[in-house]
Amino acid sequence: MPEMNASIKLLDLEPAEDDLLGDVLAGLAATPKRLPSKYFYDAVGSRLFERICEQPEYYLTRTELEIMRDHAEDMAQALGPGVRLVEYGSGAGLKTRQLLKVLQAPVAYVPVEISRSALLASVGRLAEEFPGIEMLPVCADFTQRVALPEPGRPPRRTVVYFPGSTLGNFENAVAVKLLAQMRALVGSGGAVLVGLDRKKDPAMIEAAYNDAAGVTAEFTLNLLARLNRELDADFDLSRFRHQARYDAVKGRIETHITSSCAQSVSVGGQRVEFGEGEAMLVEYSCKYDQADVERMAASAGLVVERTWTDPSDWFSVQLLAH
Ligand code: AVI
Repeated sequence: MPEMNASIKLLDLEPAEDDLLGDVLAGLAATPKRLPSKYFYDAVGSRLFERICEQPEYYLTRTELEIMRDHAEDMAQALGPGVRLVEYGSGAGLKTRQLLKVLQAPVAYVPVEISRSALLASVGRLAEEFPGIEMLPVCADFTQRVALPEPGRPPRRTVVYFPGSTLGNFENAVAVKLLAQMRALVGSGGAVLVGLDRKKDPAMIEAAYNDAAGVTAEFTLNLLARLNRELDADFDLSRFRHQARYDAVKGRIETHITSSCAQSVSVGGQRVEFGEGEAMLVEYSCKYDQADVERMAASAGLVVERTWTDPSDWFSVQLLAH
């Protein structure tokens, strides 16, 4: 367990451990088969995701950073002084730092993260960099209802920051439910600042999820490698392939792991049969035009107050107000 700076107060809501075996067996018993994308992010998968962000085709991270570089001050002004900034995720990234640097007299920074070790490691670094900001980390699953810690000074406004287009990894109905939970959390006068990828040329989107160096394919197939490591499964990775296609009607990348031949695999002591060409759905990455964002926000009881984009309008950061 990493050492905790004495001034950092952890609120540990003791999130339930993931049921990897139960979730995987349920997904493999479904028709069509599917596996939850949240299981991509073990230590190997998290490192591979960092490498994806550096691939020339994966424009998302670079473009969102550019938006933060160019507009963080304007965002801070729009948020106003005395904000309690709640971040969904550990806040390890540059985007958070860019925002914390320019917020006007923030009252507290509250990262909400399920991994206690990732949370403490990142908040420890942020506490050194921002000694004037009260750090109130919460160990919790942000897809569940979360109770917020009270800062020393009363906040003027609570704002949830959810960067990285992670909301796009949830199906629309679930994304709306998450936004509605954020709305309840921030209360009246609060807001949500969310990074969302844009709809654009399908070839450009597909290239981002099929990089030439094969890092995304390795990231996807690491899910099977993880099941081999943790569930004693015997997936032969050379007999499965990564497939990411953009569905222009649904406005989302759908990533599958496809079996190259008919085969039988053992997972957690059970045999699972795959047909030749059978595809398991492993991830959605939804893309949004402005009308989509407005619709989704309205369904969650929120209003789009401001939108920041890059000059090519490839990515957007949206301020949704309650
Ligand atoms: C984390 N998330 C926003 C990434 C995305 O673009 O959907 C995950 C990812 N999957 C493949 N490449 C990147």
